[in-house]
Amino acid sequence: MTTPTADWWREAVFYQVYIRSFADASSDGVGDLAGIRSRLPHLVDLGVDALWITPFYPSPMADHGYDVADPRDVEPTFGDLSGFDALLADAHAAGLKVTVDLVPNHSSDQHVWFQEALASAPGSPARARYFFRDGRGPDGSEPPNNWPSVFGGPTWTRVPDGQWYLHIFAPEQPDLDFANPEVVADLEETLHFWLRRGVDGFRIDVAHGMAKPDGLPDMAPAEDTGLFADDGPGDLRFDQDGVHAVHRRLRAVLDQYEDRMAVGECWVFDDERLAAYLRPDELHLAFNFRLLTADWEADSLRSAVQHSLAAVAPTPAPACWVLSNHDRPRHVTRYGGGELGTRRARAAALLQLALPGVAYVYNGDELGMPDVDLPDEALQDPIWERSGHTERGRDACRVPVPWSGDSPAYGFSTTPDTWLPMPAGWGPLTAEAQAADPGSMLSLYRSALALRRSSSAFTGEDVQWLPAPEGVLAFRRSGGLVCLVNLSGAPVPLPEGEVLLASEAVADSTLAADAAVWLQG
Ligand code: TEU
Repeated sequence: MTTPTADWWREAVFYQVYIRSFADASSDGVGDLAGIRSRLPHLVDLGVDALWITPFYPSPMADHGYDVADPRDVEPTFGDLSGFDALLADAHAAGLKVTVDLVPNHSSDQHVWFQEALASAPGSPARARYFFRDGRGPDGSEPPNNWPSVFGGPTWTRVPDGQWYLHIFAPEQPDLDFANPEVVADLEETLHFWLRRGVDGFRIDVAHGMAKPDGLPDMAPAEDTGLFADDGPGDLRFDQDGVHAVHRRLRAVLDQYEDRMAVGECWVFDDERLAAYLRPDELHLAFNFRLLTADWEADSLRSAVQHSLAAVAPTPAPACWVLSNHDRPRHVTRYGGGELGTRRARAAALLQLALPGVAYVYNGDELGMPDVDLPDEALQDPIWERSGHTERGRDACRVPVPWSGDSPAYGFSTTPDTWLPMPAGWGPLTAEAQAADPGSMLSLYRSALALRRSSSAFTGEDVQWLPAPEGVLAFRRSGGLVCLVNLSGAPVPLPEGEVLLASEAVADSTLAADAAVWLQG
């Protein structure tokens, strides 16, 4: 019997590889599994413990891999199963755990099941794996309910025989019905497939989806704004109580193997409701998105930390911190961009990595990558089309990672014609340039991760808030680490203690504005 603290993931730093944008070994301008394999030394030098690889399964790419046509194979653009096995073997040999994305909530419209459903009659078992319903209105020409799609437009698309099917995301991503035992059984088979190959765990896409309320009732628009709830009470698309039965089934499969884990993408902001996903027989971890959605402002960040800790307190899970991912603007940009954004991102890295629990680093965070202003014609995210060109979507945070050299594709690929264009002027941002500069973001991350791994100051699951000047976050871990983040806009005095690491040079015992420091208290 292992004790909870023996679990490898409890304090791990995970690195999110957005596969299309990490490294391209096949020279087609799109990242791939062989590219990841070739860049494992970067991850070892960085000092992360584990990878999360975004979906690499056969997909028509209507949502860049989150529309899965076959969850138990590899998309040729990304490689093949033997290439995956080779990557897994190399990563394990290098001491890195490997977790993969699981996309249970929906399939691609090209999945054999959906094709079968389209070819079958209303009321058939093939349609019962999805949500096919008759429309409303005299001739059924209105959607079955009023739910909006996350990507814009209605959640319903009509098929030629007059029925409609539900898709919370793009029309190419029909939602599966988890009340159907066949759907759950197939998901279990997918888990076994990858677990038997040796993966160490899963990131579960839309882990707060996978259950819809009986009868699919209309959502009520808010009285004051007339708008629908978007994640939270009243949003009937997500966080329905029935979802927990699915998580219990998933966990029962994981528990048949040793040392495996799952982290859920749960956009749930109520602490108690989030805690429900972390009961002992459900998920091991749930992303807490409060840090990712907090402003660069002391009260907002403090509250993000407090809520994240409060959510996990009644559960066996540690907190799980995220600053950026492939769905939201990168934090350098969120914090103001340019030098200011970068300076704040350096401080934020020390905040994130000082907190107890798990940290997820998104590829390029360690280089301080900003969002990129892409021209209209380069945009690929389905949100851009679905919103009638009113929302630009998520491409800006998905631009390929620059590795070396002075011009596109900066070592990401041999072709400059990458799937999203890389801007000019990124020479100084490359991993190669930053590795040679002790003052770079990459050097800061390397030092921080090395300290986090080797120093006993980073032990303890609690955060003790320390008295601090207005606008300054100060806390201590029970192992002795003290972390200060200065959001006051002016320099502040440093408390006693040996400086372990600082995001800006510490002089005259003061900490500059928008800087953070780690002290051995
Ligand atoms: O994102 C899920 C997602 O977009 C929602 O949870 C949404 O952000 C939230 O409800 C706020 O409204 C995942 C993937 O990360 C994303 O890349 C995919 O496009 C999406 O699922 C569909 O698979």
